[in-house]
Amino acid sequence: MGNGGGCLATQHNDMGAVKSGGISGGGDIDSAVLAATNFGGGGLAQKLELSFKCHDLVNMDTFSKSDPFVVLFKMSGNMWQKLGTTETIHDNLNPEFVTKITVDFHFEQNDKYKVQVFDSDDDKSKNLASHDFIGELELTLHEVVTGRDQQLCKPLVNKDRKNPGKITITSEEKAATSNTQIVMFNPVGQLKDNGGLNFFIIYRQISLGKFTPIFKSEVKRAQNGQFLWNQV
Ligand SMILES: [Ca+2]
Ligand SMILES: [Ca+2]
Repeated sequence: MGNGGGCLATQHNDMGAVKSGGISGGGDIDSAVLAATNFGGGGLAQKLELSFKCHDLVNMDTFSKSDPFVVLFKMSGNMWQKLGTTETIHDNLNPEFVTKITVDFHFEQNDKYKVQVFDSDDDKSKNLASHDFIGELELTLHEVVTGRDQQLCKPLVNKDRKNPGKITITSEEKAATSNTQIVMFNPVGQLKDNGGLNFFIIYRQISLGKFTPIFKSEVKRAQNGQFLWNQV
């Protein structure tokens, strides 16, 4: 049974420029806090869980339907490195896989990924060559996280076969597992004494590229060329 093609139009929002946060002491502290609230997450990795579903896959089996599974690869150096495999769903041309694959999304890197969809012909074999290749898609995580509903939906490619099917990849930020985290800092600043007042802000990441300030230190002047704040 078809499902109307499966793919909804995928829109890409412009992520906009990533600003880096830098605040110097003095001035209007509260407006500095406000300005710093929205700084982007350059240099930080975000754990994403990718989930997969396919639509209108080509039927590779004669007496039943295809038995699809998905394999995810990442380009490492110039080799495709296997990151994970979903379960196999038997006799289904529109499978929605339960197995999610966790990846590190580096905001500032444009890492190449690839998914390949196979029709399992032997559930015990881990050797991909013993299964029928249905199709593949190369992508970057940016395409997924900037898509509407953090989804990418595209046709699979197979040079030997027209219209092998489509795949939808959905990303979800991996939920923090801990309830409460207690972190202690003894902050000492090795900053150049600019004669001004200095403070620092601790941020917690709330979603991709978004940070929320959770603590603002007291404002200090340097003493003997060193800044020493109270324990946090
Ligand atoms: Ca089958
Ligand atoms: Ca099969």
